[in-house]
Amino acid sequence: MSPALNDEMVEVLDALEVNDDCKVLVLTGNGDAFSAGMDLREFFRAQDGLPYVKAMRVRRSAHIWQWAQLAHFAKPTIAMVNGWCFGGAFTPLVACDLAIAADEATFGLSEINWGIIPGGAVTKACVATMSLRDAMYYILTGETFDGKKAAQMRLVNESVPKAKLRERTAELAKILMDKNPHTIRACKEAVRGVVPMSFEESFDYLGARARSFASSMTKAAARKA
Ligand code: V55
Repeated sequence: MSPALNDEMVEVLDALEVNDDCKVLVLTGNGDAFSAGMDLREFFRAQDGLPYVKAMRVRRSAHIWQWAQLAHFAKPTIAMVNGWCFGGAFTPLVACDLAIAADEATFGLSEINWGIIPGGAVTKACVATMSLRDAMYYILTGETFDGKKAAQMRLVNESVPKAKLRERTAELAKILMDKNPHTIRACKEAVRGVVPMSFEESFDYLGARARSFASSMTKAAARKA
């Protein structure tokens, strides 16, 4: 993911979010990779010696689409991991609501071998989905793992043979398309919302959300009538 790709993804996701023809977003890779992560030359080396503010600028579009836009996307999102998935690729992977991998996909946190920490939100993405033991193991060793192992660790929902990947993803997308889009949006926001909360805070937050959602649905129905 180069700075140019990151800028383009911000635009593409913006356009799809307001396009009524888009009901579910599937994020996948072209060719034999899901994503190799952040472009080492264009993203990292080109920033060596850059002033802090300039380096932040280069990073901004990456962080916007790979986390904020995807995690809060107005429609359900599925990461379809078709192949190689390394380092920085873990952020958009975890930002998607659901993830399906090919059994044959190869995952890895190779940062340790480059002398860097999995930065951006990569370490956070691992800890948010994998157990602390698994996250620590793969971050410290840089060992790779396949789609089956990713599913077993719950980094992805499931893993299927590569030949079945599109079919299974389309089947899942269809299930999501058949739900009420407003309800599905409210549900995904609620799930993300309660993650950092206590039960007490959740009662309060979900109660307020449920009331405001019910009232906006009543208004929408009234406008239709
Ligand atoms: C990484 C590091 C970053 C970043 C995204 O995986 C990914 C490493 C140091 O910044 O913004």
